Amino acid sequence: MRRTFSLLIVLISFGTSFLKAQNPIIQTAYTADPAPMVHDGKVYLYTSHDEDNSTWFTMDDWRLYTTDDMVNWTDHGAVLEYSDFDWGLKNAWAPAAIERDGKFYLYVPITDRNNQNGIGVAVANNPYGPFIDPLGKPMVSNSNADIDPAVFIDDDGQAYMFWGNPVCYFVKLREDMITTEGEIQQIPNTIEAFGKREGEKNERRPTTYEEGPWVYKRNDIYYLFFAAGPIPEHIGYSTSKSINGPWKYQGKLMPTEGGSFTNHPAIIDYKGKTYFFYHNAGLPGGSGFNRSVCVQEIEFNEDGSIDQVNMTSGIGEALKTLSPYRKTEAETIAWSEGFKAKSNEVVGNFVTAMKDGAYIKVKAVDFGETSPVSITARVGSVHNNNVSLEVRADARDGKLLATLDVPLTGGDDRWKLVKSEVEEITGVRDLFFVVKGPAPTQLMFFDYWLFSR
Ligand code: FUB
Repeated sequence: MRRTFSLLIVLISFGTSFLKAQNPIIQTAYTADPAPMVHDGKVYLYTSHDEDNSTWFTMDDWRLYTTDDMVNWTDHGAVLEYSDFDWGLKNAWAPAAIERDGKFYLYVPITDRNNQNGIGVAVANNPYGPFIDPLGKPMVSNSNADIDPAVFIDDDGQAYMFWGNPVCYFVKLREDMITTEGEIQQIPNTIEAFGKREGEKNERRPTTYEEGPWVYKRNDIYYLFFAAGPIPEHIGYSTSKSINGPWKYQGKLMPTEGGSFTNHPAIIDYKGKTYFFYHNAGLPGGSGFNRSVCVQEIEFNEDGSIDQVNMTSGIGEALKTLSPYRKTEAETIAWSEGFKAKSNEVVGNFVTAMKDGAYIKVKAVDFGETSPVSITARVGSVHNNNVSLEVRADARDGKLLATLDVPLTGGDDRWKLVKSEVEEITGVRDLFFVVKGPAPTQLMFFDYWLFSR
């Protein structure tokens, strides 16, 4: 009896957390190594990108996602590729992003044509790109430890880059943000700075510091978060009263969990809250080479310490509502299943339904007090008939608001606008787009939607 009861509790809590799942925050591609940047009221999340079915770090480009409510994320596709650097050979690994004086900088590790690791910089006039390589060579080419950059501008305006595996380097950046100033320094890899490594003795890695540094400042305390070893990684952190150290190890922020043997921290303040980004293997097909970025809120204790946290199902409440009366890209998603991210020159970024029952959830859509009368969507299909897009409220099988027939357009380079009347709907609701149709993959293409009154 007691066992049945416990099983019931487990099933109920699993069911509830599944329904509320927000993590991983991107479901239409595998993403890793989060590099969020807050600019002008929005979060710009740059990520690295694991190619589907990877069995190694097969990573060719860096992607961008944005949000202003922390639950609905808009996919802007690949904004930079290693091949955009003339000297780049492979390995579009963990990026870093920052804005200075109206220009946007991406710092990216790349393996060059001599098989040496280095860190390149690319600059753009807006956060969406196009990003170009102003140097034509790596900004830093120090050693094969040159991966995982983090950039930070201190309150006095001095910029720094931190990076490295298996030790952590740092250097000043000039105001131009594309050249370094002074000597590259290494944070002493001491037990005091990074804590003693557990497990087998490792001469090269005596401390927990592994890779993926992230620098953050709060109440005059500098924080250095990092991916910590031994592998599988956890997240650790150290603090200092000065950006130049000495750093003092403070312990684990997140233990090893989530099915990926790497993890990678990033912390931002946004709209009065503090958010911790990391990655795991949480999507179907997930692994150490098919990772996914997650985010959850964290809090600091009064003395500046942070209690250890476990991975959660993510952020439940949107920070603001979304208007259905403005065009919303189909790739603005709180949660989805069975959709993949695509892009082409005709419509830019869009999503493709890979199976019958594929769905997209958009959270906190505010219909107001007067119901809309119609919905319009730009869609396409390579199938002749029987493909439809159901629009539902509150749940995948919630109230049916409209059914849009998806016409045969013949390819994702050909699109049609379809329109339908809608059932009465008011207030703030979650919206579900559910694909119905025969089984083959690439059932339909979906570019945007819009309600009208
Ligand atoms: O994504 C490739 C590598 O895996 C990153 O550079 C490391 O931080 C680890 O996440």
